[in-house]
Amino acid sequence: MKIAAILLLIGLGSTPVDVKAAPNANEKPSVFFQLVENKTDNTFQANLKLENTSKQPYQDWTLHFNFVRPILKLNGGRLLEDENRNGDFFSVKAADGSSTLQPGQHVSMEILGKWFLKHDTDAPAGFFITFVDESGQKQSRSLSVESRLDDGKRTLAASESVTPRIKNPSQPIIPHPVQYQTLKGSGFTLTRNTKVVIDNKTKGAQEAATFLGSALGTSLNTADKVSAGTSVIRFLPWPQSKGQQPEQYSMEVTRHEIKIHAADPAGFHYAVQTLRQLLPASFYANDPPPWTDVIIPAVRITDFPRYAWRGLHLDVARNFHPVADVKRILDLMALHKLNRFHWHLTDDEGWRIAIRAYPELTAVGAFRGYGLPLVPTLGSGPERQGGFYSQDEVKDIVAYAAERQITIIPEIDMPGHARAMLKSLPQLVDRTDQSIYESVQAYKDNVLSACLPATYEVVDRILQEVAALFPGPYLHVGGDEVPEGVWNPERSQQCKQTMARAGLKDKTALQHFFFTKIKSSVEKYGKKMAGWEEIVSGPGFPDRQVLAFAWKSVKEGERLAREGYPVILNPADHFYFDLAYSEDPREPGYYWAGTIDTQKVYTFSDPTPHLPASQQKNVQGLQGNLWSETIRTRQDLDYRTFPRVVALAEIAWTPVKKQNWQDFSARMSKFHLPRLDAYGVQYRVAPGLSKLSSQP
Ligand code: TNX
Repeated sequence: MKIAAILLLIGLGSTPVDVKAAPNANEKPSVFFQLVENKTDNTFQANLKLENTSKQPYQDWTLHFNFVRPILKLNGGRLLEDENRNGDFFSVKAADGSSTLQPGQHVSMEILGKWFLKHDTDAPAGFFITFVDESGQKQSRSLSVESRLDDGKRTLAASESVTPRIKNPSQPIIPHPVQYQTLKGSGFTLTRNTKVVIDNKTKGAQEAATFLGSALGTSLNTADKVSAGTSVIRFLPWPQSKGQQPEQYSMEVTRHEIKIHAADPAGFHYAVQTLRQLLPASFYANDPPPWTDVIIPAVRITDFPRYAWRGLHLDVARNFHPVADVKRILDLMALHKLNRFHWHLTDDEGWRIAIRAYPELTAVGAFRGYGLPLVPTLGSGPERQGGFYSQDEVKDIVAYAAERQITIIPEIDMPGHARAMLKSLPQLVDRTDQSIYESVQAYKDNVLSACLPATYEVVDRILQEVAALFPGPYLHVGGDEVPEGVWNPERSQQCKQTMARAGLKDKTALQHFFFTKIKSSVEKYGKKMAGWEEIVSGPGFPDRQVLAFAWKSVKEGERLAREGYPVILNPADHFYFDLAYSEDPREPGYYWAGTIDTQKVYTFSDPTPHLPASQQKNVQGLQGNLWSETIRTRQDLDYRTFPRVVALAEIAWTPVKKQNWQDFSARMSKFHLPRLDAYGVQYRVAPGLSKLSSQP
């Protein structure tokens, strides 16, 4: 009955139909998308209504949109299978060939699609029409859109409980330090006259002190000596007698003195980050901060990380994130003692780093738009949009990260996920290749040829420039999701020859051939190769030097570690922060590997402690990944990242014995969410709940 009512409402099947109401003043034509039903056979049915709510006729119209679902059948419209049909980009014309949509007219269509639509962010996006205007010009116009994936009565999944059961958390710091001891006494009063004394045998203390000053919004005066009773922060070398750990620090806060010891710059930096968290909430809550009663409690802290690699990944290819947003993420990473930023710079939908040898990569590959080599994708709309980082901006970001003890791992994704590169450098397309394949994201033309010498020449030049920009030891070269069917020797003369010459029997062998060559380029420029797990997971790639990012499952990460590969654990079902927090349909994001709330991140069962000691060191650390298909704005970014990343930071830093979800959630609500508020972080609050920190 419900379906019938909807069909009646939108007049399915008649194309186009005159409506009685006069066109309203709305300048834009509009689209209404409505899910009818998710079916038990993993297909869905939906209705799409295009209405000319403007005052202008649309001659020879075509409707375009992005939809991350395959369309199996379209009734009431004709799906164009032209050169633009690729990935998530669809174009539709009137079924009956009628070409003009007059003001007040509408067209209704019925979509039969694969899979199902559960979350609001599953709806198609980026609707626009192209048409010929009265003067005969081809034009495009974006549409106002309303989508409804529910009947208004859907049941909502239980929201994450954010009410901690523990009232008084153990201490205020996140991640929880190795040792935290409250001392007797009144604590240290921080004022603008507090002096800083830096022992000249320290390394990185000066930088940490400068960072502290700027974090406090003041410049602290350094002095060589101070008289007794002066309020002073001392940066001191690590005592030889105590065992050394990388990134270690200790801190003792007493009435007149804060004593910080560390052996390396990271240790001093993390002491300062901890110190920031010891400030009273009132300090954060006001801008400028009040400089009265800034009392730091008397404590003794000893601290060092559990893992050397505490990573966060950001995909800037699907949707571009400007320099300011990247820096903000780096700031927030440092606050949580995260130290590896995996920068996913290239993908099918965009190339974001300027390469001097090939300016086309950004001139063409950094922008999408209707009529451009890169079609609108992921809701980006008809206008040219996108962006990239110049090499000066990259250098600036690298330096900014270094000041925060963060190493950047640049990723140039290949041979798959390379559509933007191939559209920018069409000379890299193997013209003899008729292989038929489709990538996970439904691209039919996104894989570099492993059989063309030009591929290796170009990649080598690119890696040379990338290596020169990033001081870190690793270059990440992707390797994920190379679709079956590529490089078919029966369909590519070039591949047939290459395979015969090199004695390669199949695609796996060819992929290893590819990465063996890429690895020699990486090493030529003084770097080590890193890649997604597929690089080493196939049989026969013997190289135990490659750093593998295990994303499909934690089991695979564990297996690789047992086999002697250095690995980063970033399993999708725990650490993919682009996935939705819960099954609540209002919750944005993908959910192909399930949904992930903060508790799920925190309670990740890490296999590392169960490995033999000799293999434990192969697990270099943990990482959260932010894929940005559904992340367009800074607000989206904050919501997806926080508070989940805070949980990740704690489990990557804090000894397993000290990890406790109840205590963590109490610290979050009492101390840390107010801090995040003060930093302007728009963290996620579950739908239907009000903001915890604003509650009494
Ligand atoms: C899988 S993880 C991908 C990405 C997508 C992501 C979306 C990996 C190496 N590949 O291309 O953006 O899922 O969740």
